[in-house]
Amino acid sequence: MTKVLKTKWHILCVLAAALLLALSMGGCHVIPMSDGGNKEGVTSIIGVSQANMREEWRVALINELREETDKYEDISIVTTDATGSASKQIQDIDNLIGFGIDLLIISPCDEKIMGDKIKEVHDAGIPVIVMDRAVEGFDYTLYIGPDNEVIGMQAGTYIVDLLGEKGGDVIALVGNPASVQGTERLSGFKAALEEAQNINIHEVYLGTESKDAAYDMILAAKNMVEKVDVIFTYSDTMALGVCDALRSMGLDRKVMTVDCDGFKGVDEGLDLVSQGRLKATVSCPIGGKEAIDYALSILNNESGVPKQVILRSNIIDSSNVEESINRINAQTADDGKKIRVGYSQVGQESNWRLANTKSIEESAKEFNIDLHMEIADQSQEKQFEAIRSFIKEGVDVIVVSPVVETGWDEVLREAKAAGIPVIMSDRNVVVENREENLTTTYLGADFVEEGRRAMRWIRDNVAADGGTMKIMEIMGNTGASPTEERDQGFREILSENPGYEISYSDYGDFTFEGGRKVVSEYLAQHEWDIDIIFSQNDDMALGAIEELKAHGIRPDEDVKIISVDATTEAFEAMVRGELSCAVECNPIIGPQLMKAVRDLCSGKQMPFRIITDEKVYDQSVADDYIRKRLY
Ligand code: GYE
Repeated sequence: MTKVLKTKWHILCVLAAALLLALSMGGCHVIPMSDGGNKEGVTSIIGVSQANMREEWRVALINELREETDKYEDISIVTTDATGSASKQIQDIDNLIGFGIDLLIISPCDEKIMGDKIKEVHDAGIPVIVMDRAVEGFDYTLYIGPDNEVIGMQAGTYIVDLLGEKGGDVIALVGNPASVQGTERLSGFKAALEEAQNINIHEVYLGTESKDAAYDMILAAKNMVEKVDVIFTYSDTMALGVCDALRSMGLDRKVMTVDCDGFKGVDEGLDLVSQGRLKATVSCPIGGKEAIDYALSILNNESGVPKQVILRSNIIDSSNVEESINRINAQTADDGKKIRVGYSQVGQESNWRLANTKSIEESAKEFNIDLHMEIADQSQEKQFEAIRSFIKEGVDVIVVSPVVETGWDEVLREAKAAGIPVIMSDRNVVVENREENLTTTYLGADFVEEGRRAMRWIRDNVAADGGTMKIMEIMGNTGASPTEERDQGFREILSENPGYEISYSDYGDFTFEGGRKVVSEYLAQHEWDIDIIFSQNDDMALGAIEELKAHGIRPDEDVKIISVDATTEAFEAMVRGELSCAVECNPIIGPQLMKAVRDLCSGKQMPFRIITDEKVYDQSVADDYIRKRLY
């Protein structure tokens, strides 16, 4: 085929594909084909693959995405509706790519099937933002969604408090058992009611999530309904059917209804609470605004894009519904004014920490933030003192990297009483009562996943073919969230692989000397019989390596060494052939943190968690990456 003919044929194919795409997407916002697929001035096209347009909140997501992109002249959006079919969603994605999109936003039909397709698109270099339903693995650019277990738990906790000592009877409407979201919300709901001996749950299966099915079911179950105190359902759609049925039976004053979603439309959660028809709703933020915010950052190659953003959900009832509606409708704008931040930093215990501090200090300047940082030398008492000094100083925001997980409730209550929001950075805390909302958001790594990655690398690269492999675990400081959670993740995968066991475990406090000491003390009491060392950070691994070499034990030869952080020093040790593998824990969270601070001060709703992006490196790639390392 001659070049000219081929070119014409090629144009015809593109136009035909685009036309097919336009025709196959009922009600979508398609760029006029007369301009050859490009709006005047459009520099980026965002493709959206929605699982279906049957569920209200999915329609709400598309609307929110359109509202946001309409604010930008140079961005266009093209949407598709997979009508609940994974095979159609795959075809939609291929059409969108053929259309020339620059970024894909997808809410998957089927997490497993679509996970493979998402990986294919992501590996082809097209950024992918996954929304609502998380796929297996991390082969995507960013995940944004709610924590549906927490949403169900919040609803359950509210009902327990509502019924109090007297307790009572609760109907739980179950919509579509195949719905991941519904299953997770019901699971959280039941977990919250588990301890409440005085509450009886009556599960009623609808089999679908429609308003009419809920309406008909409640009417049909009148004999049961008039004996219960509360009806729980996990979507606004079903809640409306319940409220209508109760009203038609004259039971809407006797029986309370609690639901999830809390959308802002007419006869949706917030409106039903405002009308007094719904006792409470647990808001499930849609995330469209966040998705476009991050899409722009990704398209502009900005730093600080996290791996996961877990959206915050709130209990909304008559006491706060007006405030919630006002906050949703308020146009949040960052006025750019200087913000004062008090930062209580763990210490200077490791290279990771030094890089973390540097990133935070540099980003503060970049984001016009007046940073007052106090280093605590791994002392919780010093952190308490620092936080109280920030409260006295009257800073706008307090940020804490907590040396340990527990013991923070009192000082956090003092900050809350002073009206100063607290962000947890790098490490998280465990508080007595989550509903007190003592912290606004957690920004850092998924330490449990880091632990899993370390053991998966061992499983895949250190064969257990000569009996059980003995593992020495060198842990960070006692009670720190990375210590507890890396251990948890590591042991989770270990339990699936009988050829390995942790035969010795001790604390090294995340320091070089601490790691050296663990090996030294082991050798003082044992002949060396360890096959693998799992060190929870690089500094301890490097200290261990020094002690091994002092005793004539060859790192990576006589014993494989796997570490977490992946600092430049770890890459150097891998290039030297001493460290076997480094699981990344990214300390460069300054940009994300300062963006979160500015968002918080401009009135935006803060996510529950913002999880950083991380990979695994070993000697096979160390030399390729060492010059690109940022810390
Ligand atoms: O792994 C270690 C630092 O909190 C994730 O603390 C951080 C850990 C990191 O001392 O090097």
